[in-house]
Amino acid sequence: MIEAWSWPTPNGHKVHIALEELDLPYKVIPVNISAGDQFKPEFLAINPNHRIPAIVDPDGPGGKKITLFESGAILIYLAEKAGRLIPRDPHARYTCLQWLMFQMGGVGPMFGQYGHFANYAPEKIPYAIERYQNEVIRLHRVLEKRLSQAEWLAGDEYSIADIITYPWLRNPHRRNIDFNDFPNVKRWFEAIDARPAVRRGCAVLTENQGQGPITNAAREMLFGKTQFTAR
Ligand SMILES: N[C@@H](CCC(=O)N[C@@H](CS)C(=O)NCC(=O)O)C(=O)O
Repeated sequence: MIEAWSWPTPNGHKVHIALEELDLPYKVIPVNISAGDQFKPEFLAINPNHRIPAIVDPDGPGGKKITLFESGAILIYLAEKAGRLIPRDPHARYTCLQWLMFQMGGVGPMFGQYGHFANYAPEKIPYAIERYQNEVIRLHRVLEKRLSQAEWLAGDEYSIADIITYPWLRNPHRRNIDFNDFPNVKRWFEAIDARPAVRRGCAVLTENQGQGPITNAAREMLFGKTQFTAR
């Protein structure tokens, strides 16, 4: 059975949703990133970059065990393993991979930096907040344009490109985004949000979701010296 080493964050939810959509049996191994589980030797052995998510599939290609980190690589692997949610047509397939990379290189990192400077940085730096807010808006505009031309990011088919992007667009008010300004993003988001597998994926590990402000211990784990210790 596939092991999903994960936590209830946008990058973790991508994998939970894909596993649910693809109906692949899996077991979740919680990696509490606020408590420093990502630095434990058993996790570093799977992901030297100490970030969730990661997977271990004892039944990988050729029947041999495979371990993978980086959510984009994981979603491509899972879709190919199940033979679904990645278009077969070569043109649509590359379009799917293009939008998947757009999430990995753009939406995730930029929204993440906005969240950091707006909510977690010890001092409010207007330049940083404004820069990442502008990037968040710009990326919504790019998605809006694409989704005004196609039903899904890859084209006619719902795919891993949609699954990988969706968790980062949840809770738009946290990024000062009003979906009414992006009607096609809204239409697309609501269609994904209503899928039963997406609901199940979003519920995984949520009992561990922190409420209220970040603790000093978690702040140190996520943003302090521990992150930057040579390993
Ligand atoms: N590019 C990576 C990003 C993974 C990532 O940033 N994960 C965050 C949670 S959403 C994490 O594990 N943070 C722990 C830390 O910063 O120590 C991916 O897509 O898998």
